[in-house]
Amino acid sequence: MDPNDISQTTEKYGADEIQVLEGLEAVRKRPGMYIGSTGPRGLHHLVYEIVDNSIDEALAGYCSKIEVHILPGEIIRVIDNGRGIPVGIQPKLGIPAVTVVFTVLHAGGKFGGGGYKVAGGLHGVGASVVNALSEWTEVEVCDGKDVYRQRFERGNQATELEKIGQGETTGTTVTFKADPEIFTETDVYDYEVLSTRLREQAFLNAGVHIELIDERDPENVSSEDFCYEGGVSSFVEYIHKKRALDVIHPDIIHFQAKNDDDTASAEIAMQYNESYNELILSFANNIHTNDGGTHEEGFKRSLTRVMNDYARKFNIIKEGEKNLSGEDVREGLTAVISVKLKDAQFESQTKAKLGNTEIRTLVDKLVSEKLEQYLEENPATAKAIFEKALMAARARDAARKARDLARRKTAMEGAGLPGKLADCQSKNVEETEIYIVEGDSAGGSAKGGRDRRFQAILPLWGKMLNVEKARLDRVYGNDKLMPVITALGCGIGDDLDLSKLRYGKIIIMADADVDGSHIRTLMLTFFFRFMRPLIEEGHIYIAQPPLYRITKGKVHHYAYTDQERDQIMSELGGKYEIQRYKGLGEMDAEQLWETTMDPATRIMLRVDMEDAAAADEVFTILMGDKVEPRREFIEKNAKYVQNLDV
Ligand code: TTJ
Repeated sequence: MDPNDISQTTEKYGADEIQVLEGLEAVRKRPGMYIGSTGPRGLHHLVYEIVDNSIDEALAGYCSKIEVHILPGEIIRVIDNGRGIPVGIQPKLGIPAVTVVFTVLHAGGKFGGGGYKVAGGLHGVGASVVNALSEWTEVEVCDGKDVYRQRFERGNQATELEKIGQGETTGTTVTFKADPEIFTETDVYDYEVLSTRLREQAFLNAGVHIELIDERDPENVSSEDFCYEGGVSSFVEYIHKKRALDVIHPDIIHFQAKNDDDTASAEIAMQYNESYNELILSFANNIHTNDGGTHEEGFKRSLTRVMNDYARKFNIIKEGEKNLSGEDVREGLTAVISVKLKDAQFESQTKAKLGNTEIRTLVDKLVSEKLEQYLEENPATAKAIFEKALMAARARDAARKARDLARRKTAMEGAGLPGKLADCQSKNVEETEIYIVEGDSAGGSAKGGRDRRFQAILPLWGKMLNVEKARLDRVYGNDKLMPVITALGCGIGDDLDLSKLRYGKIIIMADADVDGSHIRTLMLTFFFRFMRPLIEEGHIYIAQPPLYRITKGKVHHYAYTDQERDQIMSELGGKYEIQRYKGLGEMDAEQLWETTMDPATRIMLRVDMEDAAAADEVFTILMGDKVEPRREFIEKNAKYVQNLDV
């Protein structure tokens, strides 16, 4: 910003205002400090900062409806039906309170309002930051009598607060255009990103209507109105529906409490599903605490304790038997924890972790008092949950034994490589490769075709996999995955040691059909969940066998895509023969080497984290029991699914 701006405004507003403008100047100089980044995340964050103000008004009980419009030209307009930002003169600064809100850093929430203020937003800095980072901002307030308007440009006041008319409603409308000088990467809003976040906020603030209206294309306006009377319970229900997870008890368990002096509240909704994964989403002051914190700790601690106390009391666990572990009682659990408190302390810059210790006690007490009572009053639900937890405990015990056995065996037998592995001669991971190959016949061709100096082959099971379901978490003792683990030699999970990895490149080689894609998805999900560093360090590849062989005379041409096939066919003119490979097994050793394994000519895809995370999601949905969500998912993700050929 031009420093002249400051000197000009100095005369106009007096000493206090210098600080004001210096404050916003700092925001423009280092936007990342206030909104995290100037990329797409930061851009969307502007919207959240404004909407959070309306949500605060809703929490105070004065606002029932919030509209978020995306207007043509990537302009955002937020409208609420709250009391309207006060327009009266703020005594300390001698300017209207609404002007203070938009021009003074950290001014948000310092005025008016009773009860406790729930500061929203990633960095809790509010409207002045949005103003500073916007090309222009306009605020309109109606107080039930008069309508006022003020305009700002790059944080500077462009007009005084003016009375522009009369109206009987109350509310606040803020319109802004993110400054392209700041958001150099993109100024385009992603509907799905905003929709996900606004839906989440609607879950966390039960009963509030939050509507998103995309009017960028006037011919094709899309909108959604989020309102969930059930709050966090609706959130749990939504997650189960969206992920196509079957629940093991029909009711969603819900608790709520406040502390004695009303400075903090906690709300929890939980339900168990048939999967083996736990999903705990926690929020503090409507901010998603990705790294958990005291609210999550309190929840987990008391859940484990209450479950064990209850199980002892009713002889579900007998004398001499071990307690259920935390993991046992959380297997298949989806829980949403939402706390609201006066002075939220967040650990780390990103506010991903809640630090207030009194919240641990509050949540612990809430679950302790209410869960036991709930279980006693709902015996059918209690029965389903304990059956699940006991199964988990048994499976974990069996897995532990299998793991110990596997470890002991490894220690005794030295390398203890799987019998089916055709190892390579080199021990230098700079050059070694392992092909994980679907099916015995393809494995045979691969063994015949490879360069045994540096290429190892590990054939996997033949036809597979639906039986496998989502029980991927029991990898130890799993006869499909154990050979992979032992061949790679680096361990999994907490035991993973990359320095022990035996091959620099791990190449998944499977047919280009549905079964092959299942295996790819399974393997990627496995690596994603248990050997993630292998993906992060770029060790995982997917081989690309050809789809067609086109033969003219004695010359073979290979095509890896339909387009390539068409191109070759047109180049060859007539008189060729075309063969579609249905599986790797149709290629002999030499062909497989030539087309898929020879480092000089082969094509391989290196798997990145995004691919693997996507596979994990595909896996979860595709391996689930329900047909309808699966079809929906495949339709919705047709593009992606095609890429993975699922
Ligand atoms: C504060 O206490 C007195 C009555 O009004 C309260 C208030 O400021 N309410 C309020 C602010 N409602 N809506 C807002 C608001 C809405 C948007 C879209 C943007 C901003 C910065 C504030």
